[in-house]
Amino acid sequence: MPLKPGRTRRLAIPVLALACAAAFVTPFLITQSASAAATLRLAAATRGKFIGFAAATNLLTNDASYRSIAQTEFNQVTAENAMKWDATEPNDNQYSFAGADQVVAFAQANSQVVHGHTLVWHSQTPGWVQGLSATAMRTAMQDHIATVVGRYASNPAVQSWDVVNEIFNEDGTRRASFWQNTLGDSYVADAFRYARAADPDARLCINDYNVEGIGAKSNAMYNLVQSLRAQNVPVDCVGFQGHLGTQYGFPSQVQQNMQRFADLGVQVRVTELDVRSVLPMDATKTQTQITYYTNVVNACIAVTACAGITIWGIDDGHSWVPSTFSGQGAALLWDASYNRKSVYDAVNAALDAGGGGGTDTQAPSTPGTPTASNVTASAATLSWTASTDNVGVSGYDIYRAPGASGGAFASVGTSTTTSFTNSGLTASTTYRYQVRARDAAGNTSAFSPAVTVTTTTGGGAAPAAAPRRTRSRTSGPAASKPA
Ligand code: 9MR
Repeated sequence: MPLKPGRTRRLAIPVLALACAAAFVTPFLITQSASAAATLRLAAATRGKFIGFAAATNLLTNDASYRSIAQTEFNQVTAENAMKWDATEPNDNQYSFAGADQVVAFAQANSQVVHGHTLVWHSQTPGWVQGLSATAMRTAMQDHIATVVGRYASNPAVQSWDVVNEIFNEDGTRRASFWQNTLGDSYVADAFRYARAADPDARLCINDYNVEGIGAKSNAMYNLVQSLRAQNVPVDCVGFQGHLGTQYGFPSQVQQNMQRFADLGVQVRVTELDVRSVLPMDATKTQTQITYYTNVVNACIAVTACAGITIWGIDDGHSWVPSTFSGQGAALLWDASYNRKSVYDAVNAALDAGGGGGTDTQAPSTPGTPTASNVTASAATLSWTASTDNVGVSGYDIYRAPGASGGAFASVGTSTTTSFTNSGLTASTTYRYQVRARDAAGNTSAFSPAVTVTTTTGGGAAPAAAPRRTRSRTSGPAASKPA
């Protein structure tokens, strides 16, 4: 089957700048008496989950407070709008990737993974697509998927895509979109096949709202995923958007629903979580919101196949909710002044506590053989290729043994980057070095192969080898995958 449980396209996530978290004020007393991690991403990574946000490109550019939270708190990013069809191909075969590239570059700069959203949707798709004949529409869909997915196919940060979005009505019948009306049921399987062809390594998702609990709509989703997979259509993942409201009640059997999809062999994820209320907020609504967020986190932690949770925005001042549902809002974890709300603390605590669920047990990949540079009589700098991990590498352990062979390796230090300088060495002496990677849960990789280093003689300038630069990760949309 095409599902890739051992997928290796993961990014290193360095140890976080914990001090940043202290800069934010907690305006409300936390109602849970649970522990909390310094950041959401640290708490989530310890569980082996991602915690992400929907990114608005203008805010990444113009709003330092927004950007700071985005960098510090999350290890996953979904473009809120920048990867949609109207943004990426506003006119036939005229592509525009400024916003999409910006989100990907931001994620790479901050050791975050990207979920591509979205390829085939009835909304935010230009009129020129909607009016095409069946043949032309299928060709346009194939071309769009090949171009957009293909652009990031070799980029290790872009790991997954929403291939089709919101294809069902509430009763589980197919939504009568222009896709459905023009192409019939087959457009869904075609879209997945085109996406697989464009990036064989990307995780391909079907995504919808009001499918979090068990009901007619999620049953239809379940039946479709089961049927598509039986036909070898490459559906790897199911996304539950998670647009909840305190006035609607919590969906029924969320964990069981996640688990039944997982049992089909797909990954599951919460893709657009927020919990809105009819304003103004009061203590009861706040507590209900806390309960709903906590329930979702606990469900995801309890289901091994749940990869993580993306929250649909950062702060209440920039949420999609107030402009869509008049008189509603307060759906997110930060208020409009970027103060953390009590629900932030609850989400952090739920991630940190693990909800009774397991912790991450997946070890990072083994680092590449170190290379030595700037070798002097008393020091040497080691560099190695980055390890990858399902939720990020938090650091490396450097071990040294005496001589060219024999002798035991012992720890000489740690590094949060892919290089380390070992000083205090003896002139004209040979050492061996090897490194291993650690993740936030404390899992360690195997040791790298060893590199042998001989320090120079004490007198005169060191005949240092030319410094070798090792990229800790690839950059740019066409960067190559790690091995
Ligand atoms: O948050 C998005 C908002 O900025 C856009 O105006 C809107 C346009 O339809 O889409 C919002 O995001 C939606 C997402 O792409 C798909 N699921 C529902 C989300 C909220 O409407």
